[in-house]
Amino acid sequence: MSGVYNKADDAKIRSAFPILNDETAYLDNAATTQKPECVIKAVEEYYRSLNANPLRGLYKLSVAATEAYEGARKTVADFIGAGDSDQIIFTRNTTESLNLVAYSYARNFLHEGDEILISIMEHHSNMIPWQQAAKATGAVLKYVDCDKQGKISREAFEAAITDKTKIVAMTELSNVLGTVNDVKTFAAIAHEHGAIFVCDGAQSVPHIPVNVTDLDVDFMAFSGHKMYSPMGIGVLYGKKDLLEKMPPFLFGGEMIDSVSRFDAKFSEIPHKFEGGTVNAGGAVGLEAAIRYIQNIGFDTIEAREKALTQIAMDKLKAVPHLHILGSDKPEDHHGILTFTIDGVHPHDVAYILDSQNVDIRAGHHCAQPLMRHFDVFSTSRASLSFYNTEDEIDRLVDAVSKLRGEMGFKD
Ligand code: 7TS
Repeated sequence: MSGVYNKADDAKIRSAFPILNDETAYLDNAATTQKPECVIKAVEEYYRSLNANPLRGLYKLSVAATEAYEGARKTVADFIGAGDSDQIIFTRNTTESLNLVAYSYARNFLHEGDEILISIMEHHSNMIPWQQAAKATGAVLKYVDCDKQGKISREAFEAAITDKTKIVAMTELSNVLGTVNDVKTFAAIAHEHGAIFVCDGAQSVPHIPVNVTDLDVDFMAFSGHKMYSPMGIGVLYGKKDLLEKMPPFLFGGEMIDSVSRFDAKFSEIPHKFEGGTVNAGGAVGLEAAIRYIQNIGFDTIEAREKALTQIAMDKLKAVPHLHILGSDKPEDHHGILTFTIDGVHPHDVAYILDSQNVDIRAGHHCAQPLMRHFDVFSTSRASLSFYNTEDEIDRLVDAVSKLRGEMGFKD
């Protein structure tokens, strides 16, 4: 789809988000997005009129809370093309979802000498759980690298996978490079080798249409807070046969059928993975966020983000001494522009930009091995949402253009 950005739409889109204003350019959307009024209202409404502990009570309010919570599960299932809402497990975030798979699947089904294959562009959340699972089971952790354009080629993937590979874990959209990986192809290759494919959808689910059935991934993890919903609610999608054979991850209330002195019989999926009181308000907020995304439409979201990325990249590329990590093509970046400026530490970039009310991220973006792969220690990152504007990009570009001068460099 070609990108379309119409300045005339800015005010209407932004008016849905109470926190957005003309003073501050919020360009850290890969870290978390802002919340529209309808999401805030839905959470408020849940606590004003529906709140009780779901799944426990037999009285009307608890039944209403349960219906709200389970309704949200169905909305999530439909949104990502899962066959059944039982395949949706509510967690706190992507990190917890990935840990659930690493603890419950990897530690129980991997053996010494098995291989786990991940990519060099993984967020630490899709790296450290596998490092730990490998240590615990004697499995071997292997990496597939991307090239300097941020692309993982089919050849590189086929060279890295073996018949010993039992788990492939990969992000669909890199939080540093913006690259979208060909998850559908890689999942098919993983299956040919008898491996399962765990997809980190933290950055893809908010920005591009994702259908887990079409991608044929075995697991998909994502966070509500990166897609306009409250913090503290996340999702793990899993294939039924896998979820059914996995043991629970957290033991306690809400996840049992019956308990005797020395043993317990666990609930069916998804509840066996949702020990303890759940985040029903968060789930209701996530449902409202999904409705909001569906109302705006991925056509609009993608078109604006694509156009804004093109504008931002064209302008940033013209700034002397500024280098963008990864692909030189805007269409590969999906709103994520990570850069370095010769002679200026990324933390200084972020502090100076903050003094001009331009919010960007600086550091390793929880991807230290990827930083080393690109021979950098730390970088600055602007990450866009469809609610950003060309004016905000101009403020970013203007600020970074002046940086070296302000720091005493002569050219
Ligand atoms: N995976 C990817 C690809 C991510 O970008 C992030 C968070 C996570 C997993 C973890 O998500 P969480 O909700 O469990 O924290 N990424 C970022 C980021 O780029 N800046 O701050 C958080």
